[in-house]
Amino acid sequence: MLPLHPKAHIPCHLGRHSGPDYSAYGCGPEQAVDGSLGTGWGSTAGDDQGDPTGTFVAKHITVELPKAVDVSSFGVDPASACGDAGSASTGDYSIEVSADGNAWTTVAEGHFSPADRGQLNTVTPTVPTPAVKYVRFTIKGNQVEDVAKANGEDGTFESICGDSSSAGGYDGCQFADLTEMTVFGTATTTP
Ligand SMILES: [Ca+2]
Repeated sequence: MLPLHPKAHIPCHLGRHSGPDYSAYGCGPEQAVDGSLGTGWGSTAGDDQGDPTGTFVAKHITVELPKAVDVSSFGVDPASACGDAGSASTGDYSIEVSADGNAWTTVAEGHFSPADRGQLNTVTPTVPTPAVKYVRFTIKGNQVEDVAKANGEDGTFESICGDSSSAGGYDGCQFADLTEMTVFGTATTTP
């Protein structure tokens, strides 16, 4: 169950996503908004085939809220899923919101580290977020560099995953996952 929160958890309905769809393996994009930290969205780090190319290609999901919501915060568990090792967890990310699904405003961005896995981390919007109808979460990078550094190996995603002798040495060279993204807030009231 999700932790208690002073604002209500808003159910999210999955819209479009980029990257491959591993729904057949129980790791589709809808698993990122199913309210469970036991399931996750499994995607790829580079191309849709999961080749360790050394070039990260951002992946996103878009969700529609049941009605306009004054968003107070987001809850994010960046942990890897679908059997992938921790390096595939979401690292760099951004969150955008929209009232109409066309015009988007970036309201949060940053980096999740290994210590953030396995829990809903509170992400507070950096700008007011009234009357939100759509939310887009983008995985801009994963935790390959964090895990490599912990192993005493300095390098960038490009150098670590693009080196033909070590490419694929980390699951994150092939995969990028997100366990959960939750929206908290209250229904917008019209004056
Ligand atoms: Ca989930």
